[in-house]
Amino acid sequence: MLEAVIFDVDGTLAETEHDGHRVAFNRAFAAMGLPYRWDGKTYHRLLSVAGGRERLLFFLARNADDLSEQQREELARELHRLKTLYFREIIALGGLTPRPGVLRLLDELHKAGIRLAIATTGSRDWVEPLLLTLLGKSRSDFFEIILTGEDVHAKKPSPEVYHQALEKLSLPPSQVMAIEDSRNGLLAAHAAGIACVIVRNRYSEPAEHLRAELVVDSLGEESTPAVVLSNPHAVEFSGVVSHKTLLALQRALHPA
Ligand code: XBP
Ligand code: MG
Repeated sequence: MLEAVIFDVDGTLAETEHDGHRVAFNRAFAAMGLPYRWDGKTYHRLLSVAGGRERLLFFLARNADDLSEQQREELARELHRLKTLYFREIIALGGLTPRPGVLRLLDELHKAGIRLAIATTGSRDWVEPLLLTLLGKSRSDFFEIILTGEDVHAKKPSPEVYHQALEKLSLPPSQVMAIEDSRNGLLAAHAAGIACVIVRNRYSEPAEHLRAELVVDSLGEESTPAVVLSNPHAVEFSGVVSHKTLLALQRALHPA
């Protein structure tokens, strides 16, 4: 029985990375007079590190080796503080919009009484304003639980955020499904025993590298059907990832 669906944020609810987070990081570098600028190719590579502050540390360790470890820690903290401010400004501009099918699926699941949660490695300072901007107050209130990077010691691909979600939902993994966009997110959900639907985007790994229960290029809308990229359980698909799709997947994974 499907009781709850846990949504990732970045790359899943909205395409926030290339024109959002990446731009905010570059504004932070410029504000501190640093010569670094992350183009799409560089940022794509750095996205293998979950967590903006961790991503900065990873980059500085390879590009600012004249600094001591403590100086790099302090610089990463300040850069990430600025970056979060800039990302909040980007959110306020209103240019970030929900990916196709997100609002439709949230409404369907809520109407069907499926419990909803958020599990992201992103920072709470922007997650809440982003949800309000993307979804509006009423849909943001659909989420019973919102877990962010501050709630865990280890970020994805650690399963910690999903373990916490299961605990707060008081549900076994077999009654829950995750919607993600990245390999880190897939690994985290699977390590928690949770089946995972991947909604690929420009920064996602190739579908053949993602051993998810279903891989699509979007959640789909009637007007813009999704393309199935991997469907190992041969779940019936009608162009959109719907409550019915998730129920069929759940039945295929956990036959009565
Ligand atoms: C994606 C991430 C985050 C964002 C940047 O999170 O890894 O780090 O890239 O946000 P998810 P912060 O896909 O799990 O939502 O700078 O706040 O970490
Ligand atoms: Mg993501």
